[in-house]
Amino acid sequence: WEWQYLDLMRRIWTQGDERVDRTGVGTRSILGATIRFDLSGGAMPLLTTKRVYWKTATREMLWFLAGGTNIRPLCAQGVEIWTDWPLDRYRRETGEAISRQDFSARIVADAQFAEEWGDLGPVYGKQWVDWATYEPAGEPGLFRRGPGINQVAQVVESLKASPGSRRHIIEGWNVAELDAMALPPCHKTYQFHVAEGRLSCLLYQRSCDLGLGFAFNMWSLALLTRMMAQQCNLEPGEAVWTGGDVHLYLNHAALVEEQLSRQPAGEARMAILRRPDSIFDYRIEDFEVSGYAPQAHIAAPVAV
Ligand code: THF
Repeated sequence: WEWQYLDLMRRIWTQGDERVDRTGVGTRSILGATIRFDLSGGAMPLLTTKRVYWKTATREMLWFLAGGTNIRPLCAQGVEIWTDWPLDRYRRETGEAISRQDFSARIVADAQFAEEWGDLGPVYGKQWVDWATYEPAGEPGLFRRGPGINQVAQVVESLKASPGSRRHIIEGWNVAELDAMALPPCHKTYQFHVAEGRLSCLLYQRSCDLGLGFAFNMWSLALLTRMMAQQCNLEPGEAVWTGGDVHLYLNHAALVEEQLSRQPAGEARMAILRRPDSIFDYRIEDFEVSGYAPQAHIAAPVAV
């Protein structure tokens, strides 16, 4: 499967449309791509042409499922993949030239500080498990908050009750709340599908940083599918990743060149060591990866 990724990378790097993007870094970009991975037998889509920190991505997924929108629990676990956005805002609004390490340490040490500076707004976690609703509050035109919608719990229920449904969807793109998010969702729509006792999931990702984010996004898609399958007593099927604007940042040239010179080798598997009571009760210790012998990590800067 990894050749699908490397071929896409080569195609975008050589043929993508070059433009200045939101971040100012510049990208080469194409519209529309699909990568498929068969999850049978515990196989997982971990790139072998560079080391992927799957535990970091797993901690992020558990944070989504917990409804998290504040980076504090991530920083407390040494996960810094979301730190740059709050850090950027802090530096802009205070003018203080704090280092990332000091900022992260302060987020962990000081709950009040974290509340003020560590929140990303109503991003994935909020939309997934607590999508806001409104109900009439008596007078015409007056509304109050209704109970939040837990889309993840609803999909678990719908997969069990009506596996053949075409509505098993978790949606992050809450149009009314986009402005309040530090970043509108990239991996915005997950659609589950049951066939012959196997659970598959298609992710539509509107925007994909192929050099950096994709490895995480593909792993997370497969991980969520595995957890959902376990909860619904289904076998893992396929993870189908679909990208909208799929791009390579121009400052990832060294990564692209190095990675395209490497050959994929081996296949990782993942065991889930326990069957938690619900989709919300998984812990990092529940996941065990075997057979993963990647080539060296390739560092690359993240565009904020
Ligand atoms: N913005 C951009 N420009 N790229 C992204 O991949 C991205 N995301 C999330 C939101 N905005 C994005 C954030 N997720 C890394 C991984 C995932 C991220 C952000 C950063 C990252 O730096 N990974 C490094 C090191 C990881 C580590 O140190 O643990 C890597 O080499 O994989 C994609 O959804």
